[in-house]
Amino acid sequence: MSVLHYVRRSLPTRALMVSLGTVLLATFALGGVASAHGSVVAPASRNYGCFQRWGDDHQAPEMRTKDPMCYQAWRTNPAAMWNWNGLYRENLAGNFRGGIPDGTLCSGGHAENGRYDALDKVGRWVTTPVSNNFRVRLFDQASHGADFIRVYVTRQGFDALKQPLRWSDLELVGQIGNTPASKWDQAGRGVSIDVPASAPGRTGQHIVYTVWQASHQDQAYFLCSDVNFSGGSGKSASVQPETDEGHSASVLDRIVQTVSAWLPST
Ligand SMILES: [Cu+2]
Repeated sequence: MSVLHYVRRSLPTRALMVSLGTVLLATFALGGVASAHGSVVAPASRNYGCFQRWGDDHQAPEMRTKDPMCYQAWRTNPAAMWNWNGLYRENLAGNFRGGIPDGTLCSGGHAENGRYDALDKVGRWVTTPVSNNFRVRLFDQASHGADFIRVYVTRQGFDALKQPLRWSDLELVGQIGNTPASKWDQAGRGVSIDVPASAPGRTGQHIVYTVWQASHQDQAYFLCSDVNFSGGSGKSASVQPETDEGHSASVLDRIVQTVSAWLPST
């Protein structure tokens, strides 16, 4: 459930919502994160990876050479990284290929008015080493659960350094069906789940493409993770996302508590 759903449900009067809304806008302007959802944290999605590696110093000059694709992404639109958990589309009714043209898969087909478009850029994205049997870990701050999660990997022969990603480059390598958040693992302020994947015959750099259909409404997430099939351990790293969202949410909790205390009990 998004913060706004929460606010809508929690507050009885419109006037109060308006004034609280002002406070919330100020809070999120400072925190830089608009709402809580999720992403693939291992192997890290492009948006989560750029946030994780550079979020505490995104002006660092060495990013330009060490991590050139994150460098261009931060320069194009820092909001894509502050909102690493917001790369989703609504109401596609399962028509992913229709809604997301080839070459725009990593931005979810220009999701959020193109906020994530820099993630479609072809180039030397930093990779996570994986083995041919690996796990994709999805972190869900909002405890949406999943109608399904599908994990694809580019076919052997795809050149991630030169080719824009197309649907026809992808092969399904793992999936899970309907799994409510109650069946996911507790992780920080949310839940996480590992999806096993098997991509035999892959070597070198590839793109893992994860589609997460969340369960609370027709909301689907599209996440590119850059990997290198170099015979890694096959275990996903233990990742405990630390985010500004946590701060925003706890500030929000305090605001809601304070406002609730002012209200006459009914
Ligand atoms: Cu959501």
